[in-house]
Amino acid sequence: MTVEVSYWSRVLLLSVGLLVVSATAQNCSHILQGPNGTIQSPGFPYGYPNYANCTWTITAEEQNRIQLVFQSFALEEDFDVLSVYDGLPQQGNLRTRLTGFQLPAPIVSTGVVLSLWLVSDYAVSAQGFQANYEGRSSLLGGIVFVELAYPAM
Ligand SMILES: [Ca+2]
Repeated sequence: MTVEVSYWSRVLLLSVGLLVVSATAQNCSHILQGPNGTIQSPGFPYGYPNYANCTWTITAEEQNRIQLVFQSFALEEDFDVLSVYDGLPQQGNLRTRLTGFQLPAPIVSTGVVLSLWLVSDYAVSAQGFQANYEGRSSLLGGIVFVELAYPAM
């Protein structure tokens, strides 16, 4: 009987552990679709956690580009970095690396996918960032906004 109890408590502990790990990972991996929305670093504006490792993958409607406009930006300079990818978050798609306290200029993707990757180190936080994204018609060179018929989810 003792062996049985010990076995099940190990299974339980392992399951709980896996749940915690997957919940943490899910909380910081965001897949975003639709015409527009807002992105915030975790804990914004009260500070992001140390060891943050968060991605946001934004997919626009077909034939649209994504315009990202920052409202607020504060990351510990050089140690906490927001990487922006023109496409999926892969090395070859890296567009720019943002850090520090200057509000970045708006970014427009060349295709239908724009991704962000936030990494923080082991100490010192800051306010974090907030940005709005919007789908824009690539056919019109990104000058005219596309109003989509259905409301944002
Ligand atoms: Ca830091």
